Amino acid sequence: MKCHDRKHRRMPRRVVVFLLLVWIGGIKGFALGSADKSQKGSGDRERHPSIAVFIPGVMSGSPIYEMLAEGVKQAAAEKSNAQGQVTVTVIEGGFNQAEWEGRITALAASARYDLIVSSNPSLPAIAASVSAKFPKQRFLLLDGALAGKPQIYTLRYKQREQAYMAGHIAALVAEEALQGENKAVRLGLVAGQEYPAMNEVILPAYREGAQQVDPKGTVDFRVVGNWFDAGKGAELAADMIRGGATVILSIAGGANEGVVQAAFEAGAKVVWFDTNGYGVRPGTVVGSAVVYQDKAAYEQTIRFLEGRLPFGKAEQLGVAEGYVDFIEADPDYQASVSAPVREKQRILIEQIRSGVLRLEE
Ligand code: RBF
Repeated sequence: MKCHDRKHRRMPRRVVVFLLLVWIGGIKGFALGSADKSQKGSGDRERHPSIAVFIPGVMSGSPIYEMLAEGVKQAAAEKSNAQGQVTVTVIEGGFNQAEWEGRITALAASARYDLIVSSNPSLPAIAASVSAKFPKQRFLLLDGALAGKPQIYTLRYKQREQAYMAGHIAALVAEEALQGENKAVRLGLVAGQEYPAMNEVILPAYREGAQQVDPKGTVDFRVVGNWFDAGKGAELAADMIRGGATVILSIAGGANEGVVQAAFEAGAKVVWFDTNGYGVRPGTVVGSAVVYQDKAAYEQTIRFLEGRLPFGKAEQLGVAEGYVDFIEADPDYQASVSAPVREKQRILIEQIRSGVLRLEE
């Protein structure tokens, strides 16, 4: 202490003030320099954006949600190198849908997140309700649609294309198994729950794709009632198979496992949705109609971080744009599905990709 005091006493006051000013100037100059490297004229929060990913359910068993978190994290990691730290907080909202709005309201009320990212067709209405109370809160929502809200951007996939391709492969495989018997193909669809995109887009397009193969083809549609109960999934699938269904499309999150197990035990087949599922049970899974949600989440997060995300807009992307696809290049697909069936499926995909077959929604 004494030594310090002595030093100060020896230095004239003017010199101390001068040195202090130089020191403060140096810090300021440095701070401005780094701000210039990131986003000009933006506040501290924009230089260090914070993103919440709200999973409406749980990630385990639902690859559509795993892809969501993955894509956002990848974009954040990439932008963290160039522009400082972008933080991503992933919150699992659980299966009680009645709690989701409260959970999202709490996230908005915390004012901690520049962006809330989420995914499924029920989210736009929830986000609209929350943003009415918190007008500064912005949302990036995938797999849902709502235009005209200045805080909300949505992107949904052309699921008529996705489900049509699923119905087409399912019917081709079912038809081949009939070995020329004069019977109509019988397919199944197990869904986690009923919702407009399921009832009005996915189920009809699945049937439509099947009926391109066999105009008399029918679809047995069953609902688990949640997105986790593998036991119930297995029970429904086994019952459908007893009723004559030979190929089942499963869109039921964690309950998909039960559907695959029941199909395997009964010698029936399964078509997978959203991700490549051939490896789940090689020989039983005979089709994978996918959405590239990881790519969409990555690209839209990048757009947000670069200030280019068009809030207020609802976009829709499909096969031609590279967001909906059917996986052909997989050894398990090639091993479990005959060459003539794969050739017919290849032609269908080509027709959708080139625009010869238009599946507008
Ligand atoms: N799909 C899942 O794979 N897992 C889920 O937990 C899940 N929860 C959903 C909850 C609601 C309220 C709605 C409307 C859809 C849900 N989906 C879920 C379906 C998902 O949005 C999408 O339709 C399917 O993944 C097919 O692409």
